[in-house]
Amino acid sequence: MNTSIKVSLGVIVVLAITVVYLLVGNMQRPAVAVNDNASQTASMKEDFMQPHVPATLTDAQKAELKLGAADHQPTTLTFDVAGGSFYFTPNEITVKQGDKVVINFTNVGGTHNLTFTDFGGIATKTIQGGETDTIEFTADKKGTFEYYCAVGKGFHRMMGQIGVLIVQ
Ligand SMILES: [Cu+2]
Repeated sequence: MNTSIKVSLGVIVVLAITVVYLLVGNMQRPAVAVNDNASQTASMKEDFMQPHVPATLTDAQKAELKLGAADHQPTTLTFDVAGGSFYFTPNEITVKQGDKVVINFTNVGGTHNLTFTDFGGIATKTIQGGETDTIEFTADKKGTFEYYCAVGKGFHRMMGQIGVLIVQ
């Protein structure tokens, strides 16, 4: 065997090993995380691609927020909350103890929900971009209570998709 044949064989062997390595690597990589459905995983990948920029408060949201902060007898207060990757707008809502709180959650893009650990763990449905779901509950205790997106097993929450309900 002359030197050039040896070199050629060497290159072929290295290429073959590389191809096998890549194929095995792809096979070992799970396509879908356990217990996640494929569409949610795909949507989370889209979320990664989206900028993490909170939406601007609309005039309607500003008016709603003022209403919540005002001095009043227990009443029903409705808030329009927008959510995307990875934010809520508004991310701070103030009400008075005893108020009935209605939250219309609109998903701006991706897969999201709006979840409270408190108030019986009330949460919207997990919805897609363009969809809206509503929750209502009575703010029956004073304090600061977090709402967050529970999609992605805590990932969206960790990325900052959180807000607070302040009950005075
Ligand atoms: Cu989310």
